[in-house]
Amino acid sequence: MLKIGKVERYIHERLKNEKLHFVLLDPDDVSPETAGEIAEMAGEIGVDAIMVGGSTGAEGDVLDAVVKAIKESSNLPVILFPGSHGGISKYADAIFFMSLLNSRNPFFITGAQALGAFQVRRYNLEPIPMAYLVIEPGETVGWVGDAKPIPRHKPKIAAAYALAGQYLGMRLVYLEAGSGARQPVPPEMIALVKRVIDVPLIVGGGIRTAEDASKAVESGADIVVTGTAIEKAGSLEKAREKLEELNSGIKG
Ligand code: 1GP
Repeated sequence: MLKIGKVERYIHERLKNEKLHFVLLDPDDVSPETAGEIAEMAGEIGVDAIMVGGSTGAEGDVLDAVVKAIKESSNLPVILFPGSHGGISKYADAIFFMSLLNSRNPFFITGAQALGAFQVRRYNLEPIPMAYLVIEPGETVGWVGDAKPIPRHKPKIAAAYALAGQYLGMRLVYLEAGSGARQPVPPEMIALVKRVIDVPLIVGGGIRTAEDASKAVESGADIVVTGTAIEKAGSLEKAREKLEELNSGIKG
């Protein structure tokens, strides 16, 4: 019998009361020490989970060291956000078992998933099935994932893919503008996708200010992901300020 795991239950429980803030740390951009420090601050500030992953180089020892450092310094759930089957670490709590539905390359739709499936099972990682949609500009993940990025002015295409993802059994939908995107996913697109799906909606890419974050939430995002704005804040003190700012934009 298929069971819903602990982290997914935690997400649903929290969503009953508020919108959620997940912080993404890319092992290619942050050292284990900094990742641990950011995760600790994130826990104190009221962030809900830490995601770990990236499109380039977030694998092997580097990935393990970052996940371990986060686990040692915070109680927040650590969810893997893999660029491929290389992005698996046995030290995490769960993994977004994601399919880049609008990729042109089947490797990113089902191939990497098949190559990683037994490892997820062996490590007893909790898989959370997720439809992953890359929206223009798509940035690195769009290029690496061979996506056909959904045009920003075509919310209906995003909604069609999102609904298809739900009908395929995926229990989360993620609208991704790409890490470091100059503009986040447009509010009209978030709103239309939210209107047609029943599963929680995650939005990320290019969210840098409290205003960006609250706009995403007001449009219908259930979970907002922030990464670059915190990683590139410049110092730990500035990272804390940024975390507080973004968290207040999400939690209201
Ligand atoms: C990227 O959606 C995430 O996969 C976060 O994007 O780094 O732009 O915050 P940023």
